[in-house]
Amino acid sequence: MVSRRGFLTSAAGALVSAGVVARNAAAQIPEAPLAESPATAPPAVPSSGQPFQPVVTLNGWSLPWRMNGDVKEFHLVAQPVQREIAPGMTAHLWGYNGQAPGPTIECVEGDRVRLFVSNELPEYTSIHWHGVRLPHGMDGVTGLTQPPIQPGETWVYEFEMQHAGTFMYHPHADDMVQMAMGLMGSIVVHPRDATERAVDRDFVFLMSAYDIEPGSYTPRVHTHTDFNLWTWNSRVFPGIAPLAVRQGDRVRVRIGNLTMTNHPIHLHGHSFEVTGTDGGWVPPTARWPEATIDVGVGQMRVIEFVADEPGDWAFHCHKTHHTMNAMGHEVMTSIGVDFEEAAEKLRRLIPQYMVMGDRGMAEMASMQMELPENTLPMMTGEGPYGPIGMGGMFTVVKVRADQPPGDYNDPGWYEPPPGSMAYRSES
Ligand SMILES: [Cu+2]
Repeated sequence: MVSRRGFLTSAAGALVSAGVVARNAAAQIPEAPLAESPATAPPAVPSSGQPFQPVVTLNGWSLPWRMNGDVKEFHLVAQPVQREIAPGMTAHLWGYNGQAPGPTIECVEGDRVRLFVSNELPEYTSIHWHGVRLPHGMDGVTGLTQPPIQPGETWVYEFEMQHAGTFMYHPHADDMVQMAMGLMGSIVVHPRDATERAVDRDFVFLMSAYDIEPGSYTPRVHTHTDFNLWTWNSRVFPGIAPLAVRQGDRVRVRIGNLTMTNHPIHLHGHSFEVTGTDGGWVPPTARWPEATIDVGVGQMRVIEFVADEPGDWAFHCHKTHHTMNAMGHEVMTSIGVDFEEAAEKLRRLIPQYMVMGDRGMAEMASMQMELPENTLPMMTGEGPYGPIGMGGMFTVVKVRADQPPGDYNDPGWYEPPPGSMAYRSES
């Protein structure tokens, strides 16, 4: 694996260039590009095949392909990877082509695809193309539709992308372990007519959850629901990229859930509609306005809104413990308990002794405590007015009048016009 890591990286830090896997010398199998960085890659405008308007994968990238005749060929490599969850913490996960989640696969309705899948994991795997309509034998369910892909093997899936839509891929082999380790990726099939359902900005990400003990690197794979890292594309705030948009843009966000619980996703400052699911597009007559949409386990929801209100708008899961990072569960609730007398005595023995949580836990957001190695603060993220006090599934939609079209760079913090901000009463 080490020999494959010499690929060039783009200015954004994400991979774009590709190397050739040595054992593919016969060119029977296409190149397997690797991403070296968790940065958000700029949208990949197609250079071959049908034209389309590319998506932006939050803290991710899209997998380059090769045209072989009129077949679009991709090469996914399932392998152990090191994924930065946020600056200060790296997890040892399983992913595809250098990162977890794997790269987004972008196609056009009607594309014939050939997907090569190489297994560099220590155990067998498979890939299921979730939501994609395809022949039984391409469905990737180990034991049911195919034998497992053993370590060292490469298997080929070949089918037609019959419908435009939002889908995902993940193993159907040792499912609990392989998804708890991060094996997943997004699939976006664009309409044949690029003007159909066109938007100005199109984002995609998957939600995944991990249970990584503070101070360690590898998820506990036998955790069922009690995860301690709630991520978007295996990142937690402030590691999740902001969604930079231009005021007036029609924005689409495609969200998939491969955690083991539902996530009510809430957008501030705007009203959106659900325009699609992993089952297809919602007819305009069947849509209603929402500010929060619950994304159930194994579901995908596509939301769309017009970004008409400039500002930095919170975009997050509304389960409050999902906007927190790793913490023990044995924290005593001590709101209302007066610890000061005991603390006074303790401070005579331990001068730095602090009481925590007797007036709530907000103070923890600004507290600089000594943390174990490779662990993030539980509440984190610094905003223009102080600590934001959130981690996990939280980021910001940054709507700016002067964000250039096609520019996805972070414009910095919003400066509200004078007289438009909440203020402290002087009376
Ligand atoms: Cu959640």
